[in-house]
Amino acid sequence: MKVKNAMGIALTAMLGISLLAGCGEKPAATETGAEVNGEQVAKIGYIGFLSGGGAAYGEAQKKGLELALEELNETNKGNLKIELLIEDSAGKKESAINAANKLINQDNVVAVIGPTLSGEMFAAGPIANDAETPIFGISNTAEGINDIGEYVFRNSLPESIAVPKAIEAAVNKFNIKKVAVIYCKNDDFSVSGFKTMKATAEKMNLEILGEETVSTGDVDFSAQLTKIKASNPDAILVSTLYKEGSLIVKKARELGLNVPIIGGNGFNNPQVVEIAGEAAEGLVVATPFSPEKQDENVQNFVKAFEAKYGKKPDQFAAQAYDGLYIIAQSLLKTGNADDRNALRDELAKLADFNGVSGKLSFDEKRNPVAVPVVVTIKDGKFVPFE
Ligand code: 1QQ
Repeated sequence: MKVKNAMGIALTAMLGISLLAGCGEKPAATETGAEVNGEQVAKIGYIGFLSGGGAAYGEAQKKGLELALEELNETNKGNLKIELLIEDSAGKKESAINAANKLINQDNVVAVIGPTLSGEMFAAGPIANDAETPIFGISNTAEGINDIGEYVFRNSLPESIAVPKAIEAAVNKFNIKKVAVIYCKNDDFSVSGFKTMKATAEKMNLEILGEETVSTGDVDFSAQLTKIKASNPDAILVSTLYKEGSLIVKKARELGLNVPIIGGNGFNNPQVVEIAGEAAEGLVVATPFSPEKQDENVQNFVKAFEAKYGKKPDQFAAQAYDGLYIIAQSLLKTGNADDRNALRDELAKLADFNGVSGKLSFDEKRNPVAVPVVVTIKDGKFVPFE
């Protein structure tokens, strides 16, 4: 659906510069954005994994978005008010498709944030793209996300960048020569992460002893891990979401598999420590965000997040927070609260955005260009891996 362009809506840019004068005329309310007391309203949708086996991802994202929303609406008072419309997809493709259709065609949002899983984005992204509505992934790390189309963006670092960093760091420290891989075969993110793990291991001349698979919702991994143990690996590479991953880590340690475990983006959530407990110690992952980073921007965010929610943000909260800031900044630059095409063009120009999850620019495929850090779990916390 193509949206009517707003009639010379004046928004004041973040720096206080008036963008469009609007000839003194009061702008009319438009299809997607309504004007309330001179303030433009931008409706932004969020599709999140808010219930079910990966709900901790969605909860973290929702918290990050709501903190950003509060701050942005305060900063831009009188100019731009953002309304966040939240839909729970429960990690399911069908629900993500329905949510995207509702947000785009019924609620007339100017942009969609999410869905949480890469698989959901592969399902819902084409709906947004066909409707010429920007859709912005804040946690989609699989290969090929941006190939969906030019309305698809993401600030989440692809596994193809993050995973090799984690493997290289661990291999260098632990003198790893042979690895076993275990991954979730019915989750697009996990499969993509597995492919990257395999390619990285091959490139580094590591011997791959075996490839085991699991499915989402599985709770018993004894058979796969017993096989892995018998192959006597120097390390295990795990590509799954946090629930299955944490149980895999726990079981591996129970079976006396005490070699380093290197995971993907699915592990970047404190639920890993909740579920795996002591067994999570030493797990190695790469992430673009660490709440311990000594950076003013990051520490202000961590403080504000802790004040609001009583705990530190994880990577999913950080990327959600940055995502809403990026969209708000781009909307302000277009001078228009409801022009989906103008927003897309502005998003595509993003360069050197100084976010809490690092400095971000997009490459020509709208993929994030950013640098991950490798972290490990020590005393129940993610700390830099050295
Ligand atoms: C993806 C991911 C997941 C870990 C998000 C929760 O990275 O689906 O791409």
